[in-house]
Amino acid sequence: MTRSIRTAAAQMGPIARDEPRASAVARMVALLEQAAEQGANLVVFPELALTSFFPRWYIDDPAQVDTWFERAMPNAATQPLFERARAMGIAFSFGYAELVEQDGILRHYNTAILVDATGQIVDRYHKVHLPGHAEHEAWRPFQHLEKRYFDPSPHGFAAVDALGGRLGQAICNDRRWPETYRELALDGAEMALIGYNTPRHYPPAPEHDHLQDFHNHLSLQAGAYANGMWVVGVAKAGVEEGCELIGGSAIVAPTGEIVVQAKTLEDEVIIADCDLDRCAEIRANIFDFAKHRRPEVYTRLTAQK
Ligand code: CDV
Repeated sequence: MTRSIRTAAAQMGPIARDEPRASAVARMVALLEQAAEQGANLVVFPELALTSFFPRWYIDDPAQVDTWFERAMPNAATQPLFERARAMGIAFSFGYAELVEQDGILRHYNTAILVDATGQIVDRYHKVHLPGHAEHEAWRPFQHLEKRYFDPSPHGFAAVDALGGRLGQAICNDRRWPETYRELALDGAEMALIGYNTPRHYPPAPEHDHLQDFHNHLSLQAGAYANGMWVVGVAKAGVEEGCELIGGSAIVAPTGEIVVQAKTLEDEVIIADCDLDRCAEIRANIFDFAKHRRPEVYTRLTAQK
């Protein structure tokens, strides 16, 4: 019997600054239903799926910043998504800004959750690699203030048993780092779910703007191949409040091949049957970790920044 997950990458088009959560969630429910019509077991949504990508704006007032964050999950706005998915027996994941009290301290995380087919949150991941800057930089055409608004995860990467396999999550900039996939793979992950918001224009190195789509797929495909795992990359795409975000949502096989890819920069569902046993094509061969890895000589990997 194969361990196959019919997986949908539910790309989202832009979300306006004043678009209410209820509207974004209604769009997510519509995508979920499209995926369900095609028999999906798992639907993966982007990073910060409930709101516009607010780190592009400098906001001085902490109380104003907190209006972009969710204090509970599920909450009134997301309840329709949880209910519809549970009624249809579909698992899903999505990203959001999370405000949570930990040991008496308020923490702000860029978070992704995985919800199983019974509606239980079975994995909660906090973004490890926060890109951008912490102070207002007037020279930029738009800000990228993730380092101001979010706390970096104190933990790291972990896979969970879900949907008959072992799944892990990462968020946007994490996908560019080989450590992300290797940490997940070492924890047994057979599939990585990765939502993203990637502006086409990268102000510190505009000479790379034309490479944004290439670098996106290069990262997803290299991570999949070098670790023998499925990778599901899901964009928030299109022109959001004047900022062009790349699309290119893709489901990548453990061989590194793109199985299916989004064609638009709008709300769009793509589907692939992801047979988790295909991870062995790579992991029992060229990247047989137990046989070939040499962690004893990789000492700089954790000793050096
Ligand atoms: N949301 C992101 O993490 N975006 C980054 C941009 C700033 C480079 C990314 O790696 O796509």
